[in-house]
Amino acid sequence: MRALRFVRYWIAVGWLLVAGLVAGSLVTLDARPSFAPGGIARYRWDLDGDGQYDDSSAQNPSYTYSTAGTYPAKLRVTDNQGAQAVSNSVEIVVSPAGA
Ligand SMILES: [Ca+2]
Repeated sequence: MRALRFVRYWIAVGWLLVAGLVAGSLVTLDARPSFAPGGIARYRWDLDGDGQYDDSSAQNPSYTYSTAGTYPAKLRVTDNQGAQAVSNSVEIVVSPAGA
């Protein structure tokens, strides 16, 4: 089994990036920059930071953070030969609504 060469993703939050995320904010993530030589077969996201890659299987998921906190979000991809790679975590900081 070979390693994927790299995995990248970014977080597109539009104006929320300027204003800051508050509880109830919808966050859209984008895995399109992820690359594997033979193609990526599966995307699995851990968006709530609990270590389980069970929050979305979409390439470009949208996720609502309903509770304030800091969430280390990660992406795990599997290529078409079964090799897996995990992204660095990105800290998503959600403030209480109305704060
Ligand atoms: Ca999770």
